[in-house]
Amino acid sequence: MDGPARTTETTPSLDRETIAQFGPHLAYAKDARLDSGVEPDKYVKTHCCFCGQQCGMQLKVKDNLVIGVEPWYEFPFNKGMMCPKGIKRYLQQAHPDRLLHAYEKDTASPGGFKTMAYDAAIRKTAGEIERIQATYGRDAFALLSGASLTTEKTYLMGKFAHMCLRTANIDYNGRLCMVSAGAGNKKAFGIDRAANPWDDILGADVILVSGANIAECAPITTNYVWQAREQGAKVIVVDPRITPIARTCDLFLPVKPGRDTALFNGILHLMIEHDWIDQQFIATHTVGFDAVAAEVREWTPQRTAEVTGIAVKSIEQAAEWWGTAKTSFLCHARGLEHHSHGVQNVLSAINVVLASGRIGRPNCGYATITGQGNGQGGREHGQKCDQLPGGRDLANPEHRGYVAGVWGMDPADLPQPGVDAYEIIRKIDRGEIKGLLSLCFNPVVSLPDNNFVRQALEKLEYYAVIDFFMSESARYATVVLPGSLQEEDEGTVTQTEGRVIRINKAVECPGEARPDWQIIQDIAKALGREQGLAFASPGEMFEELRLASKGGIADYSGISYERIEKNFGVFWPCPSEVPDGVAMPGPQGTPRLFEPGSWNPVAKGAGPFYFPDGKARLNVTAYVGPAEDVDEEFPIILTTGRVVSQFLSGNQTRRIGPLVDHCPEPRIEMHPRLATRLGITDGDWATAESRRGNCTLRASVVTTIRPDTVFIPYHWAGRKSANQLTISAQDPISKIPEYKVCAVRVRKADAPPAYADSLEPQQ
Ligand SMILES: Nc1nc2c(c(=O)[nH]1)N[C@H]1C(S)=C(S)[C@@H](COP(=O)(O)OP(=O)(O)OC[C@H]3O[C@@H](n4cnc5c(=O)[nH]c(N)nc54)[C@H](O)[C@@H]3O)O[C@H]1N2
Ligand SMILES: Nc1nc2c(c(=O)[nH]1)N[C@H]1C(S)=C(S)[C@@H](COP(=O)(O)OP(=O)(O)OC[C@H]3O[C@@H](n4cnc5c(=O)[nH]c(N)nc54)[C@H](O)[C@@H]3O)O[C@H]1N2
Ligand code: SF4
Ligand SMILES: [Mo]
Repeated sequence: MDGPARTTETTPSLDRETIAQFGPHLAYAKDARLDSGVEPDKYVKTHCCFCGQQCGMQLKVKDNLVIGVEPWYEFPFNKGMMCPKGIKRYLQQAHPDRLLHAYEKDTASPGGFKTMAYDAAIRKTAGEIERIQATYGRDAFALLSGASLTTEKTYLMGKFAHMCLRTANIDYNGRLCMVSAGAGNKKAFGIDRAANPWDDILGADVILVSGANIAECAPITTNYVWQAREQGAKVIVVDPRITPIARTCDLFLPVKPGRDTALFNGILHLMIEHDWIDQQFIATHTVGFDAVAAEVREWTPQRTAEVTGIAVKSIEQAAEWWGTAKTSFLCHARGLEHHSHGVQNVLSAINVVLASGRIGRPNCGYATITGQGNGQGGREHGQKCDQLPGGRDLANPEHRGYVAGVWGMDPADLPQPGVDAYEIIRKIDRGEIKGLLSLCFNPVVSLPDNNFVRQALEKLEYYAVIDFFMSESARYATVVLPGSLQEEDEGTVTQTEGRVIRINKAVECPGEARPDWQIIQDIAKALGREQGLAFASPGEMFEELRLASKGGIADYSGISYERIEKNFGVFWPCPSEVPDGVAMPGPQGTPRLFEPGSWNPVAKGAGPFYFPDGKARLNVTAYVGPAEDVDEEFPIILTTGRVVSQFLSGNQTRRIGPLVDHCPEPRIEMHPRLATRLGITDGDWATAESRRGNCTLRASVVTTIRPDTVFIPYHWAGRKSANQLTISAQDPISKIPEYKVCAVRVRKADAPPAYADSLEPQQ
């Protein structure tokens, strides 16, 4: 084009190389479109590819490229609001690192890989699955899957494992995220979903947020809390750090990491002592109160203060506000759940909700805040090691019979439950698992004690990874298959409130990349086992999922793509049939659970909770300390978590320039008092060392953290990875790792050599 064209007819198509060099925005600008802006070919209404808030947004699409993001004001949950990650997500699709071909390991090639034809990669993967299963048994080939995938894909992965490969060993990255909350909710309520839509936060008198850095990790939720505060709500925050939400709260409880059960037991103690409990609700709708009351009798304010490190006065104030409130909302996230007693912690929080009787009514609620984009839908339909679709159990003969019937197979051919994601790694280490396929999981960065994880992965005879960027884990793979970004496929996800929403396709996969579900089906076909795995579209998968989930607790049978589009999402449970005399769920499904008089398929009208007697369970929560507490040798608590501008293992967000600029590297956060004792000043290099590894980073000296605790965000790999230090202790019920507490020592250090670029962890 000659000279700047301000009134051009059509914007010229651009080649990938130009875009790779300049990025989609600049590439068009370079073509002189800067003044008039770029007119997209279309806007696609969809949702964010990152966290469980699942903000509605519109993608601007031009020439099969996502070139920007615009608000979608009508979507009721976020009403056009987004955080920096959502706004910058469009910078992934045309990124020069986007995988456009399959790759195979080749130590002679630069980077250790060479390209490979897609079909050859599929054939090779199928051949190795065949060989490994024939030589070592079916369970010797394992699958790791993810909760950033659409629900359709997670359903397919469960079916691929259980029907096609017939391996017991499939699990997913939600094992590192939502399982303590899930197990706790099932034990207490019989169902695993946020009990309320977020609108119920708005009119609550008291909001208690525990172990959730909502301003950085669930930014839209922060807006709900702030709106409630403007109407007079009191906000209580429990965290070892004064996070942004804590800075604006009315009462901050600086809990010592790993001590939440003690705190909630102490609050319940005071509620009972002052009769700040709802006796009638407890008698009518719960069982187990007396045993819990006996357990918390010893949790006097003094004892609670000693264990938790929180002042007696603050504990009393929290109990009084919570106990005497008319309406309330309690929410928690991984700070409460990432513990070797994560399920206990969750149950202790639920106990104070049930004792208050404030659940199942407007502005009276409880929720765990979902982490991953599809952290909710991804834990419902069969990719968990013990699960079948509809939240059914793989060990339950009736459930096996129903799902096998839908799938057209003999229930006896379904494997029994397998092991959790970390145990899969241990089995690889012991030589019991020889082959692995992972989709949407970056274990080398995200699993605890990752020096062990790397050594285990090196022992695999075959490792296939499906991803759109070469992840740190993919570097250990034999073959890497180019999968799809969220905007390159369609389907559904279920966001934090339990609302099932539509992900709409904006663009086609580039190069040889394929939608993830096609890759899985291509492998099944190459194995000659495509029966039941020949779906033509995600829509077909969803129709089968509706049937497979029918009658289960996570019942999606009444949900259709059309109904979702029409109502800005549909909340499950949403059955397609209910008995005579029972009200069908409205157009939006079931936004609020446990309403008085509500019907569910387990209680069948006996009461609102999902047990045969319709009553919720209070569970005795005896306090037990963390698996590895501090001692003389390792005297400081390490806790780990997130920053606003990075996401999970960072494989996506560490490639997005503006997000990297915002937070280019992890730092060790420590209190000035601790820093002075260690002779460290802000910006100095410091080494944190645990029994498992060490990590040298710059120190960030801040007054917003307990002086006995340091914090490292975990989004970085190699030498910068916090998971070199963390412990692989797991909760015995949920199998979640204890990311939030281990013991370290910290010393001032010199700048590490070859720091910036090395992917190899420090030894
Ligand atoms: N920016 C951003 N947002 C995200 C993500 C991301 O990676 N980046 N990831 C998404 C996902 S998958 C998840 S799971 C969520 C996680 O969301 P959050 O759980 O809110 O985030 P974390 O940083 O893991 O931990 C939350 C808080 O727990 C505190 N904490 C540590 N130990 C304890 C303890 O023993 N008790 C209590 N009460 N608090 C403790 C930490 O100080 C921290 O502030 O965020 C989602 N949103
Ligand atoms: N120390 C410490 N460690 C932690 C935590 C902590 O708080 N502290 N938090 C834990 C938590 S809560 C979580 S959720 C885990 C997350 O741990 P991971 O699941 O390992 O993290 P992700 O970055 O989501 O990794 C997913 C991979 O899949 C790719 N991917 C994403 N979406 C898709 C898709 O649609 N298709 C395909 N083919 N690939 C996709 C990404 O590029 C990435 O490589 O980390 C856990 N690890
Ligand atoms: S990362 Fe979460 S809060 Fe941010 S835009 Fe995406 S869905 Fe919304
Ligand atoms: Mo998570």
